Amino acid sequence: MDRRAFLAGSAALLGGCVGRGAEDHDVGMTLQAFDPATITVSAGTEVVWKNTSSRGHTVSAYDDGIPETAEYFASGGYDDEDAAREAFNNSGGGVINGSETYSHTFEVPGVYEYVCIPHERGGMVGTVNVEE
Ligand SMILES: [Cu+2]
Repeated sequence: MDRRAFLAGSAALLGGCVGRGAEDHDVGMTLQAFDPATITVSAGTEVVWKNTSSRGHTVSAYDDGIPETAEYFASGGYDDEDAAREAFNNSGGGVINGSETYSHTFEVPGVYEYVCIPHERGGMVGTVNVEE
């Protein structure tokens, strides 16, 4: 390998490593689970979810599962849990398809609980712990 090719390869590798190790996401979505189901991050961190399966999923916060002063979050950008559920039930709103990503930046420390609406009964729930 000549030196130029080696340097180009190194730069590409470094580019892929910024922030989240070798992965391009923090939480994967398998057939019926968030992986990992619980993560801990510092306030101000952007968390990236990626659907690593072929099944459609949502990331939808529980209204009463997040800190009181925190911004509600849901794939599809809905303002609250009712809106997220209604949109999903009516038209599949908020679905993250295979290989697609969703991200949210957590500013307020605390515990955030969220669910995949179509697989709630299968136990597809997750938690983000945000530390100061
Ligand atoms: Cu799901």
